[in-house]
Amino acid sequence: MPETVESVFAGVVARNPGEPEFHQAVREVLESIGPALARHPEYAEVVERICEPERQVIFRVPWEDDQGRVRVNRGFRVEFNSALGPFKGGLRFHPSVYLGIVKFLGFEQIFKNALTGLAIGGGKGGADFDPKGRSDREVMRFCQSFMTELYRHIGPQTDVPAGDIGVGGREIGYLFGQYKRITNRYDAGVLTGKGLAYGGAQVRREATGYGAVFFADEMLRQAGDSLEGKRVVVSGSGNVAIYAIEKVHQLGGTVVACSDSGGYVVDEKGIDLALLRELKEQRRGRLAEYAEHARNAAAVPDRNVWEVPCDLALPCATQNEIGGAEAAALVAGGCVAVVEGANMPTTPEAVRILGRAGVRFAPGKAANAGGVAVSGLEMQQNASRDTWTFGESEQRLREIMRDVHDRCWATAEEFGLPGDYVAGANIQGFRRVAEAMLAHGVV
Ligand code: NDP
Ligand code: 2IT
Repeated sequence: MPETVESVFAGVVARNPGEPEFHQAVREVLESIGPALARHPEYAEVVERICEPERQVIFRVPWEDDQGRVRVNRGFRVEFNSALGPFKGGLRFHPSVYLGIVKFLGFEQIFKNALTGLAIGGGKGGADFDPKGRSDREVMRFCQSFMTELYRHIGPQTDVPAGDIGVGGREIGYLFGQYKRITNRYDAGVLTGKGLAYGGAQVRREATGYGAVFFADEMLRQAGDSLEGKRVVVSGSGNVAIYAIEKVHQLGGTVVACSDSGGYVVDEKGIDLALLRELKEQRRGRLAEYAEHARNAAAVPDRNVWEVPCDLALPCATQNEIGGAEAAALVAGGCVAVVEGANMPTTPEAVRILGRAGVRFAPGKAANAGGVAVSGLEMQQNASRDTWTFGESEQRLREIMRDVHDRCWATAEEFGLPGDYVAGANIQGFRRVAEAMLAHGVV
């Protein structure tokens, strides 16, 4: 890190104590942008500002459970950067959510959104609410209470939330219904990831998983390789994981294992997607049940899926799930590429281990940008009161992922770091935002 940036980072740590995930995300970007600052000293002016959110909202979310007991959670929305467009980013409902998680995700989102080439700024939100084991009605009451505060801060031109961990189609529906009721406005563009019945876009549900696999395909192609015949391991079994598995199978690879927080399952002939979707999307059950229904599949409780040997690893669960030991296991198992479907699933130590072993590595802010990119397309369709077909939308996603890949690749080459997708993504994302911030003056 150059000296000026080092002092900005020290300031970030001092001003945001007890938020290690946020520090980790900031460090990774600041460590990458040295070459861009050397060429454009004028960018130095925005470095400190870009690490400070424009606005942070923290609020009480009271709700009543099915037994009539009053519960209280904490809600967040961090509006990080609006230089390129309205704040844009998901909402996460998970018991581990606190301000540091929301800030790390919001910070990543700035550069990810810039990489898509669309006019969207960066933000993130959520709550420390645990949807596991909650009835539909409890989830509905929680979402209504959450929106009863959030509605003041969002809008199609201001801030446009979407889903993330624990927030899918069901939750977006309840959130939208409450927003519409409180504001008396049918602002379809205030949220993305909506159902197809009321303003949602084709391919948004599939977009993050499909996009990550399109990115993997581009990366392998660049190396003269392909997905055909690849043995793939995916972590998680939620929205991103399910559609990553579907696209890997469509492109000729085989996903032999996936996981949830209770452990993993191995199915050597390929994960049965119909069964997985029934278990996870319909019944919202535990993954271990998969092995009760699939012959020859095995459930491995309480173990880490990265011990399963593979050619390609797609972490699609959560942050810091691949540490040093997991990276070493991947290398030992013959893995040639790691493509992040989740946000920051690979620790800095793990990235170093993979790099030393020559494993190709695609950071989430590039590889999982397909989700927010199709959210951008949903906003376009809402603004023009238009709907596009599945085919057209998937084609746009494919083109956007190819562009994101090519921008990262070309930027890394431009700065003498061929094949370094982390540097390529961070420099390219940063410079697009920095140019806009400089043009806007000190605001
Ligand atoms: P879901 O809630 O649909 O699924 C999350 C999956 O990851 C579940 O299988 C869950 O297991 C597992 N998981 C979550 N947290 C943990 C944890 N702390 N430990 C172990 N397993 C965990 O979320 P998504 O699929 O939407 O999100 C997955 C990742 O992708 C996140 O990092 C998210 O930020 C990122 N992402 C999501 C996008 C989207 O459009 N949805 C876009 C870009 C990135 P269990 O059910 O047992 O908790
Ligand atoms: O991390 C992410 O990019 C998301 N959760 C999706 C954000 C969005 O606005 O679609």
